[in-house]
Amino acid sequence: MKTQAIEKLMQKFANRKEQLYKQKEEGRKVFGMFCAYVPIEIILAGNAIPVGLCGGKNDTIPIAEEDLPRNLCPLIKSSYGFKKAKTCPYFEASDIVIGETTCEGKKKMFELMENLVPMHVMHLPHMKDNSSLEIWIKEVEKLKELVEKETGNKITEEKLKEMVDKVNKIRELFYKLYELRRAKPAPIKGLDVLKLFQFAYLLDVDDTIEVLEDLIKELEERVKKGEGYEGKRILITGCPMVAGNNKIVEIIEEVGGIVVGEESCTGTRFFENYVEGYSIEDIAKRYFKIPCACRFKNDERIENIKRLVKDLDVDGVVYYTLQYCHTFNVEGAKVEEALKEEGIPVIRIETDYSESDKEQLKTRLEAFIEMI
Ligand code: BJ8
Repeated sequence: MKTQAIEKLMQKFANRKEQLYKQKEEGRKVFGMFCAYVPIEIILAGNAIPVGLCGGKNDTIPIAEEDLPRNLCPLIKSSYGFKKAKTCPYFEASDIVIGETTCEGKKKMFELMENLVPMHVMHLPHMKDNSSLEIWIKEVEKLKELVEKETGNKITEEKLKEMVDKVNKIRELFYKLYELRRAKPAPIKGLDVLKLFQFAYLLDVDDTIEVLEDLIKELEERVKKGEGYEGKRILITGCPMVAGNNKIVEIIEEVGGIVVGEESCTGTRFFENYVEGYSIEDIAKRYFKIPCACRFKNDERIENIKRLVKDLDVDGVVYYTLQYCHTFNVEGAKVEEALKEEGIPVIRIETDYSESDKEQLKTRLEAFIEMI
């Protein structure tokens, strides 16, 4: 029951490497990035191309562990390993990589990565008060200057407006997709939506819009006809699941669950909140709102999870943490408590990119899904 739009997505992803190198040959600069906090509107307004770089595969971890400690988040090790091994075409295409001061592991890894690739690190303050917002606005202004310098293109008001509208369009389409996922049966599998988010960080923005528009039309038809997937409705929350890392969603959907929502940077944190206005400040304000666990007092995230549980009529929540991700792991205790207070079933899963715990996870998730 794969939609044609998902087939198209896979096709576009298969062609993306070639397309990206062609765009580079035509003179466009490529900006690699690690995080949902990087305001892509600014990169696009300089006629450059933003690409997501986080590593989701186990293969590059051994080479990374030559420099990095073993007890470090697999996402950090995998991405560092991709650069060190020079095996990721998106990394190799990147003229510069934008990092950010989110979690400790990532920002210290950037200090080593600076030896492998030109980098610019944005200072994301961890507090959410006004003085922190002021710092962030300045950081976004600095990014604009950097993009202008790297590309040699002036970011005009007109160009910025065009790109704000374009990226807001993507957000609008993701909101529509979430609206459609409220239907019962669920019109699309969680695994397909996960791929959509993963590739949205990599594809050309116009291609992402095209795929989303097609997908929404197809899903509207499905919802009208009452077609889709039955199963216990699951919300995933926690660390992002970047390209290559589909393990948990695959298991959930194998053992009788259907993922209907993701509170994640491969999920709602990618698209929630529009940029409201066309100034650098307006752009900065939207990104500043992203409720990542690396921020201090992140209660908006808990409220978002509770709201999604209601909106999507979720049967249970899978709290997903990557091993050694202290921010999401510690915040998990607060999320679990808040959900339990409302009688919402929740299971906490901590894993890495290896296959070694697959059977054990399957047993636990199967039992959870049977129980809810
Ligand atoms: S905005 S979630 S993309 S930082 S999983 S590397 S936090 S130890 S990825 Fe993230 Fe930006 Fe936040 Fe989103 Fe560190 Fe945790 Fe690893 Fe993480």
